[in-house]
Parts: sequence; structure tokens; C-alpha cells
Amino acid sequence: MTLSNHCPDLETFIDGVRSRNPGQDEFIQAVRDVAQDIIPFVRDNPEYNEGEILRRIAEPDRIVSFRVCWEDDDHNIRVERGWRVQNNNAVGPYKGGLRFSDNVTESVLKFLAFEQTFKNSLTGLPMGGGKGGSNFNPKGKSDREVMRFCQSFMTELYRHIGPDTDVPAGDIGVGSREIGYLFGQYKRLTGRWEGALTGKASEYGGSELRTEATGYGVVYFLREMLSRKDEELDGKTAVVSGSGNVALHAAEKLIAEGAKVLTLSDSDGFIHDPDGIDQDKLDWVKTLKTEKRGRISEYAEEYNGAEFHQDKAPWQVDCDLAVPCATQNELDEDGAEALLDNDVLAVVEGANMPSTTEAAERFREAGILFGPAKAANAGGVAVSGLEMSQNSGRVSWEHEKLDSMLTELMQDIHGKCVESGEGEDGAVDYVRGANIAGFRRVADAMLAFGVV
Ligand code: NDP
Ligand code: 2IT
Repeated sequence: MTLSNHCPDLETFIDGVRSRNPGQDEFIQAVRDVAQDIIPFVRDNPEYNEGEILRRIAEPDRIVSFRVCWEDDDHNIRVERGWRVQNNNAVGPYKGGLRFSDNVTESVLKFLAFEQTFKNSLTGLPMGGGKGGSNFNPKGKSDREVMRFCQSFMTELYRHIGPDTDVPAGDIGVGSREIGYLFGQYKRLTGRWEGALTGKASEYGGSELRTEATGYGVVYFLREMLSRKDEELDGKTAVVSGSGNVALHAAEKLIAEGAKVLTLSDSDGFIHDPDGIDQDKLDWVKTLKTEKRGRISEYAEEYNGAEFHQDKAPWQVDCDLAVPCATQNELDEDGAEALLDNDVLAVVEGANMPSTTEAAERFREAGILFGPAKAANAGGVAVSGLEMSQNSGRVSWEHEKLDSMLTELMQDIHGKCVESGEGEDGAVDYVRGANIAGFRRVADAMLAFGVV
């Protein structure tokens, strides 16, 4: 028997993905963004082609979908849908967040689980890729409603997860409140205290620095990109989108490094503060967002000189650095053009797939520093991996130790991107570097396992 070494071109490969996943636009987009670099790579490395590795990673190991019933405060019965996409566990247990938002679909969770597989591989830690969530929208719900939903969701999910099987965490709409309710129900159902979820509060096994890790890690990655070009963060202006966990901690670290943060946003629009958002103002936003669950527009009522721009994204604001930290496809081609017209120096992705395919192409063509999500925002899941280690070892590490581990992890990921993405002219294509380095580790493991 001879092995086939036929390698499809990108469009043929994507046609196949499209026909097997009809209407799943986000998933098809995420696969295309990886395949554009991996197809040329496997042409030069035929063992991966013969193993059909990319085709296999783009087919989730399994998807569990289930009904979630809960009762609201007015005693109405509500019915939502829950999912867990277990994409690939070649290099460790499935690992990835849970997203609660009314725009969650199977396509969104499949794209996120696919991306997570490469991201987790880049960390070098033993974590496969998964993602889950629900179309339940926690906005405007009482704490008790959120609790009842989380308990019902976990009553189905618990049988599919565990510290050596699949370890969920937070994502959009799932923060420490939701993780508390989910973990409480997991513990109640299984009778076991074990690290089946990360992002827990420090009182019950959560890791120091997990809350800050994604946003801080984004800035550590950005610092590495800049320093390779003899640039630094001090004195740069930055446009940040979002005002959730990732955005606020990215902004916090940017401020600490001497950058001037000009914007934050939410799904209603963005605020622009030409004086810069300092740590005091940021603390006010943290309270607004996490305790009061308010809207970013309130910032412009609180601080003179700041303006709120309804239903707009912040990409027209002149800046040196752009840090999209809200959601997928929030930065389109027009946004990319505006940033490039304003001579943006670097774009670094805090959110998952925030740039559309066209926007990412514009950044790559322009040759600016462009840090893709799967590398730049990997600090969050990396500290989740460290939370898993602490839970199994029954230890807890100090903040400073974790911060230096996170710094090293982000430097290491940056180094892998440079190694696999550096061109002959010395310029680094971080997208290609992250795709190839993330792919190679998973692919080597899959080849070792044979055809399974
Ligand atoms: P949060 O729920 O804490 O915050 C989400 C932020 O994004 C909010 O400001 C929210 O505004 C805004 N947002 C959500 N949906 C939209 C939308 N459709 N249009 C405009 N703004 C929107 O989530 P996180 O900060 O945790 O996650 C943000 C991004 O970072 C996501 O892409 C997530 O996948 C990614 N990420 C998160 C990690 C983590 O550790 N938490 C790790 C790596 C990546 P509003 O309140 O109006 O909805
Ligand atoms: O997208 C992501 O990397 C996350 N939401 C964090 C996942 C995790 O398991 O910590």
C-alpha cells in the first residue's frame, strides 16, 4: 500500500470544510486563517500531509449539546441550549473556556475550540483544546437567576469533564461569579473537590494572577514584539476595545508600562478620553463593570473631556498601538485601513479572532507588528494550566512567582513565533509563526498515536 501525498490547495480544502459545516461561518473563517499557512507548510513536510493532520484537527473529537432548563425570578420556565466542543486532546486534557452570551452558536464554539487547540499547544503545557457555553445571556439577570442557570448547566456538563478529561474556565459572560456557581454544583454532584474548572477564586483553589493573566500576557507579548524592533511601551498611545476581564487588565498593564490608554468599549459603543485613562479611572471602570454591572457610556458622564460614541468601534482614533479585547470580527477592513492610515505601529489581539480575515490580511501586507490571538492571549489559559498543576499538587504559588512564570511563558511563545515566522529579510510574520509552531506539536503527537 502506498500513502497518498495529494495536498489540496487552500480553496479546495476550504470548500470541503464548508460543505461539511454548512452555515458555520466563524468556524470556516478560523480554519481558513490557519490553513492558509499550514497547507504550504505540509507541502514541505509531507508526513503531516500523509497523516491528514489538518483535516483531522478541523473535525472536533466530539460535540456534546444539551438542553438547559431553568426558572427565572418570575417563575417562568426558560429553555436554553448548552454545548461542549472537545476539539483535540493529543497533548493533554481538553481545556478552554465557557462562554455565556445570546450570540453563542455551535459555529462560534467550534471556532473557539479549534483556535484553542493551537493556542494551548503554543504554551508548551499539557492541554488539549476545547470550548463550551450557552446562548444564555447573563446580562440583566439577578444573581439567583445566574445561579440557577449555572446549576442546571453543570447538571448536564459534569459527566463530560474532570481534571484529566476536560477542564473548562471562563470566557465572555463567565467570570468568577459563574465559575463559583459552576464549581459548587460540580462538587455537589460528584462529591469530589478536584480541579475540574479553572478561574476559581483564591479561597477555593484558584490561582493567583489568573484574573489578570490574559490581559497582562497580551501586554508582555506586545512588549516582546516592540523590543525586537528597539521600541518600548513607554510614551505610546493605545486604543483598547472591550471593558471586560481581558480589556481592563490589558489596559492596566499598558498604563503600568507608561502607555497612554485612550479608549475602552462595550457592545453599546466606545469612550474616548484624550487625557488618557489612568489607574484611578480604570479602578472606577472595574467597579462599574464587575460590581455594578454598568455600561461604559457612564464613563463619559463621570469624567470631563471624555466622549461616548454610540454604536461605534474605536479604530478611527489616532494611536500607536491597537489592542482589540472584546469579541470576534470586531475589527473589520475599514477599521484596519483607519489604523494603517494613522500609522499604527502594532496591533495585538486580546480577543479571539477579533480581526476579520480581510483586516488581518491588510495588517500582514502592510508589514506592521501584528500579534495574533492564539499567541498573544495565551497567557490566560497558561495560568489556567498552572492552576491545574497547583490543584493536583495541593499547593498554591505566590503572585510574584506566577507573574515571572507568565512573563517567561509569553517570552517563550514569542520566541516560537519568531522561530517559525521569521522571513529571510528578518521580518516576522507572527500569524504564520503561531500557526506553524502551534500545529507542529499537536501534529507530532497525533502522528505518534497512529490513525485514531
Ligand atoms: P468579558 O465578558 O469579561 O468581557 C467582554 C467584553 O467584550 C465586554 O466589554 C463586552 O461588552 C464586550 N463584547 C462582548 N460581545 C460584544 C459584541 N458583540 N460587540 C462589542 N463588544 C462586545 O469577556 P473577556 O474579557 O473574558 O473576553 C473578551 C475576549 O477575550 C473574548 O474574545 C474571549 O474569547 C477572549 N479571551 C478571554 C480569555 C479570558 O481569560 N477571559 C482568555 C483569552 C481570550 P458588553 O458588556 O456590552 O457585552
Ligand atoms: O480563550 C481562552 O483562552 C480562554 N477563554 C481561557 C481558557 C482557559 O481555560 O483558561
